[in-house]
Amino acid sequence: MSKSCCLVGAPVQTGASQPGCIMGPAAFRTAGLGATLTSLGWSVEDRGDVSMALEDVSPHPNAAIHHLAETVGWITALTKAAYDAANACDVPVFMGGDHSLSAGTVAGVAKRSKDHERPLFLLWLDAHPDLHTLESTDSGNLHGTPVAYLTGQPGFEAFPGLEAPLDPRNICMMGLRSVDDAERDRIAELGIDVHDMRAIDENGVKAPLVAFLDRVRAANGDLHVSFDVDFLDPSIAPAVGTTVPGGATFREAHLIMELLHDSGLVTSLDLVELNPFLDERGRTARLMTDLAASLFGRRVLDRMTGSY
Ligand code: HAR
Ligand code: MN
Ligand code: MN
Ligand code: MN
Repeated sequence: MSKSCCLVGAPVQTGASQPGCIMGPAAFRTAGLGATLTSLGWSVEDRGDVSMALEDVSPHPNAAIHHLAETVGWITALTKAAYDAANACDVPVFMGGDHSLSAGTVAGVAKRSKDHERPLFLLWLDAHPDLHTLESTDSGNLHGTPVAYLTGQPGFEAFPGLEAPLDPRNICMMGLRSVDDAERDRIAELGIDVHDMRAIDENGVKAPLVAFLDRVRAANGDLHVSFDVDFLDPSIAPAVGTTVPGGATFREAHLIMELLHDSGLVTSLDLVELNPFLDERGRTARLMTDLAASLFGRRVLDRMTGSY
């Protein structure tokens, strides 16, 4: 893996049902994410927090939707910030903030991949597929929508136009255990490579992840990893507004991070949904920072060959 990374704060909370994610970037800094990556030999630039300008957006017919103008403002600002960060360093790390921010960060890095004529792949580690359209969301929480937007599904006219929509076949989702009906239909229709918790219980994380990484490598692709705190089991990661029982263990998540590091394929990372207001003495912020450290090369023992 290459050697410079930059930190970009995305204090977005308007996509979630409850406040608190606004403090996420500050918690990652407090947990020492920058210093941790520096100690692993990376040159780290903290580019500060992105700020949002409200967009003039008319109300959507789906009355459940809230904070549409703020979300469009964030996506607009983050698309640009992510594109700039991806041009400024080898691996930008976006510190959230709720998952609506990924509509911007992934759009921005996708634009850069397009400039370089490389396909962008997306690894989505989450309890949820976040595949609602503005029509199909019942909760109106826009953090449930970024993947539908990024793959160019209809109904996102209120959002910024996408320069480089993602090919749904380049997406791998792991950890799903809370999927709404409209999302289930969309997964099947789009042919997304999905490994729900049952599949992980039956097959483990290594085989499906290595198969996906092989596809990224064969295509000479870029790889964005979007890591939602609720991928993890709430017993180890309580600081999230949407806890779902039965999540990934520390060992499963840690192995994923190590395999990602060994692959050398990761070109950008989101750390999302951390709600420090719900944390217990910073343990979730620390855990996410430790897992990120493993992705950036912290290792237990040297191995003759990477296991990937
Ligand atoms: N699918 C549900 C909804 O749309 C829950 C979405 C929750 N999303 C996140 N991000 N926490 O993964 O309301
Ligand atoms: Mn999510
Ligand atoms: Mn989630
Ligand atoms: Mn697969």
